[in-house]
Amino acid sequence: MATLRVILGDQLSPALPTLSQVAEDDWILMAEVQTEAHYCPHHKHKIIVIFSAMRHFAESLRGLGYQLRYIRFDEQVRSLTDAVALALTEIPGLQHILLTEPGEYRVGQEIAGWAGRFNLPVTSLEDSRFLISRAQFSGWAAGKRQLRMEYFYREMRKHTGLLMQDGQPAGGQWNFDSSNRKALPAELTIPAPLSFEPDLVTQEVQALVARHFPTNMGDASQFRLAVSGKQARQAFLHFLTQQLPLFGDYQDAMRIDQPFLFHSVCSIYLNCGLLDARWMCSKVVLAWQQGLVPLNAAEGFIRQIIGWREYVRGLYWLQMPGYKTLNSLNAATALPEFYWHGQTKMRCMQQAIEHTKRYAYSHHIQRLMITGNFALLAGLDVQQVCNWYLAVYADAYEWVELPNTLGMALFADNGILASKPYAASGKYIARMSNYCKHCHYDVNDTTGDNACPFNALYWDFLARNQSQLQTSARLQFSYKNWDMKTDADKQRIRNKAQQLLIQLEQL
Ligand code: FAD
Ligand code: DLZ
Ligand code: SF4
Repeated sequence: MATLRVILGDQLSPALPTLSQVAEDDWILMAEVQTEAHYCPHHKHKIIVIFSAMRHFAESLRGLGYQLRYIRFDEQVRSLTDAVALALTEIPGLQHILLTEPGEYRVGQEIAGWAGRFNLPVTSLEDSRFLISRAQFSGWAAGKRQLRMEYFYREMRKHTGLLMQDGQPAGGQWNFDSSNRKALPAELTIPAPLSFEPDLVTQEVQALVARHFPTNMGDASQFRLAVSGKQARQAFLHFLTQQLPLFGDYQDAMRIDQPFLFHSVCSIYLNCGLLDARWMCSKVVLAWQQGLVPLNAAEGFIRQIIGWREYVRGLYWLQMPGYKTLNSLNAATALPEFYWHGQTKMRCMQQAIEHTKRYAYSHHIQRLMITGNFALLAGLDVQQVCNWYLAVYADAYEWVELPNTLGMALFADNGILASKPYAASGKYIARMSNYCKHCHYDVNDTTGDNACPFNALYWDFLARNQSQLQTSARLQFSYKNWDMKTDADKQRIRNKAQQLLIQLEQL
């Protein structure tokens, strides 16, 4: 039965189930389509990395002898469905459509209509690039009153055998997070991640994106990301020797004008299929076994990949479609414009947004404790914040963006993902970065004219959500501090917060 094998833009892996047992009369279809490029205002670098990596991947498949129809953006095909329709009219004799399950619910809904529309059988294969299936995650979650990443992660360590010795965690501990909160010493040299000069394929895509998406965030000419599996593996191996040894120690640190620090910048490649999670973990374990990286770094990194990444994916599929509509703290303030242009006097926000604009990247603590924390404290509209995160990061696909934003950063799921809101005042930011030393605002002040906005907004967040949050054991200390303040002080702080919320655009 001649089969049309559809490969989506985030499925660029040679080991993709779609590519197993391809018959001589089968065809592969890949398509750059309008709906996927326009469903949110993607950063220019996100579109460039996906289109260029798709074109490189298609070339490698042609090199292996596969018959492949590649629909380019200039052909103006509207949707993935229209791309399949076009392929079926162009190529006679196709009797079956096959693909690997899509990462996003939205795309899954579209594909669900294909069997009826084309009157052909459609086979959707499990995505074996993840370490556990959606069904296995549901099995783990079944009957649990609360889902917590730490317990899931321990199961994943046992399941994969990674960093396990005689059935016990290497080093006698599951988690070395407590040694991963160091502040950066001023004199520490920070190595840069590997970047790549655009080749002719990428240059063509850069020009296309500059032409068709002129108002989207970013500068197409600044694009320097990897666009093939080979380059992505080079970038990862560079990280392994240069940054990974200190990844654990400075995982939560931030420094002015340092967008990458000791992070891998690999989510971009991992999420579109250029890197393989099992391969990355095996390299990390090997580096630890050879004494090249300490255990806290190896464990910290592996936890992100087999723990957080798999956990948010499982949770997304378990909770969708309802998850996307949650807004448990009734956050509804409009997203300030500075999230898009980055012009704000708050140095921490200016840095996180500036890095985002320039690289379609910022590291986890900037996403969570700067832009995410501000959105949480100011009660910014959940949908608008989620749309922003989905648009501006090159690694953003809804399955991973939504639980991180709606659940982890905004606590809009009322604790399905995390045990407490990640709310913090300026004090935390001053401890973990040197931003405050370069800021217009005074991090030690809460109510004065020049007071750090995070301070009053932090207390106001706790006060306005007290009835919902005060029972959380992990917020007892914060509420005790709030309750110890005099009524006059409380009123002053809340007035200041109201003033800040009114002047949000001017901060
Ligand atoms: P590293 O610090 O080097 O970590 C290694 C790898 O671990 C990452 O490449 C990533 O694959 C994985 N990882 C780490 N933390 C997480 C996490 N919380 N969830 C899933 N995977 C994780 N990650 C995305 O891949 N896409 C997103 O759209 C995305 N949106 C986010 C939105 C918010 C509000 C927050 C707080 C986090 C978001 N994250 C997202 C998670 C995390 O911030 C990024 O994976 C990370 O910053 C990517 O940079 P890196 O590759 O240098 O990561
Ligand atoms: C993000 C994206 C973009 C910008 N463009 C395409 C595209 O033209 N063709 C395609 O197959 N995929 C694209 N993607 C990825 C999809 O939007 C989507 O995230 C994945 O298919 C996961 O469901
Ligand atoms: Fe951010 Fe406040 Fe520090 Fe300024 S003072 S950098 S606004 S935390």
